[in-house]
Amino acid sequence: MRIDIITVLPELVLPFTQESILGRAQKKGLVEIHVHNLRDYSTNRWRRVDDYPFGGFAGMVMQCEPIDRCISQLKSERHYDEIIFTSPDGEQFDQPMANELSLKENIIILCGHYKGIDYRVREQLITKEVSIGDYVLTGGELAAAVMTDAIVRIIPGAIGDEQSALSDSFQDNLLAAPVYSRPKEYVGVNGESWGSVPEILLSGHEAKIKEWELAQSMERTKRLRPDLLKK
Ligand code: 6GU
Repeated sequence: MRIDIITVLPELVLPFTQESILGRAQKKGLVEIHVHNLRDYSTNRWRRVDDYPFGGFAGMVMQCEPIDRCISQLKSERHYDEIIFTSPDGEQFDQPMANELSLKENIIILCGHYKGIDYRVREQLITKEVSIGDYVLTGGELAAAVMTDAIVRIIPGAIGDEQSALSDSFQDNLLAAPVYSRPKEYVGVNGESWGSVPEILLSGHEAKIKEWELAQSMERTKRLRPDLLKK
């Protein structure tokens, strides 16, 4: 899979794609993530990519030309399955959308700035508008990073233990069960007991442990996210 991210802040996005799971997935050849500086596609002498809006509105608007030039260049090199624009008025990003996008061959994510992009770009080039939640960010860079992370980590092989991506919270509309590690008993720095690991997890009884895990998932989902059970 290949993900092309177009942004005016590549220095914000690029480091994120080079660390941890995303960095390792790229080194393993599971995904290529390319971050493009939109200013490189400006024909303006000062590398400008925005201008005043017609109509006397406040703020600045990202212009058609640099975006057109960048996306046309990419499209001339390969077919893209989806050209995504990050925007609070887009479709809400969720696990099913991440799963779907992780099956694509090539996608572009154009980082938007709310109110700030010539509407013709959205009409002419964009195939999907995506929001990561009901709040306003200053730009689409964090949204692109969130989406890229969620998409890449479920590519088979991206996570060491393949099982773990499937047992994630939300993958089956259930929250994950609690997990514990050593020591079995922990005494806090202030001398109080933090309790012990549930006995069942130390039993080695695989079937009983699975049963416990599911019961915990159900209980936590019912209590914390009852809305998920209705899905
Ligand atoms: Cl995709 N962009 C911006 N600017 N704000 C957002 C968003 C995206 N998703 C939620 N808020």
